Amino acid sequence: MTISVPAAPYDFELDPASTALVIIDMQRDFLYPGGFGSLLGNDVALLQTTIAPLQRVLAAARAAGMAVIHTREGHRPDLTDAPPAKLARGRLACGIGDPGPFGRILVRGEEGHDIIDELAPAEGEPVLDKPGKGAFYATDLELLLRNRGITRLVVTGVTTEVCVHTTVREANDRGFECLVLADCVGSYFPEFHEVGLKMIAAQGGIFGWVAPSAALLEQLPVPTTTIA
Ligand code: C5J
Repeated sequence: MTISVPAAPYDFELDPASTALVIIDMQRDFLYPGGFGSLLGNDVALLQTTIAPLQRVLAAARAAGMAVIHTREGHRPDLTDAPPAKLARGRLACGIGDPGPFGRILVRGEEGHDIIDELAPAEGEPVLDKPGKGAFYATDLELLLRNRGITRLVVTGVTTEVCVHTTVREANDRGFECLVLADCVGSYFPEFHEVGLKMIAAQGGIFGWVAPSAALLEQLPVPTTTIA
């Protein structure tokens, strides 16, 4: 079943059987008040707008039989997989590995590192831990996608111009076609969000396609389960 999603720069065609919904870094540390994002002085409300539309897309993707892959940015408790440059960057008083309101910041196994309750992964959905911004770097994402015959990605999550953009660029260079859902990605910086989306679809879709989630949802079967 191929569906056609109205998008910029032109319709994005996908077959749910060969498409994965990729949900980037919807972690408590980035989205919940008091987490790492807040500590850095950001307004997490700007990211929280993505939660409701993403819940709808997640339910529809599951109902359509699409592969769903979640990612989390973070590090081993001993921080041996965190580049010293990343740890030093920003000269933060409270940074990666330090105790924060939701446990050690961006450390695997800590409450803040995990995915928000609203988008909890379902049984069998891969959760990829990534040490970098891109979801392909130092993970087995490409292997998982190729083994499942996935050629197209619907990309969502946070933040638009950082981990989402890096992942779309990585995917594009590997030959995957990416549709980014504009209301399911978010940034602490609205101007970066806007221009980040424009950069993806510019020049005939130099990195991929952009559409509102409604454009995809209108083409997918209506899920029978209700969203919590
Ligand atoms: C950031 C991310 N912004 N997931 N991480 O540091 O975009």
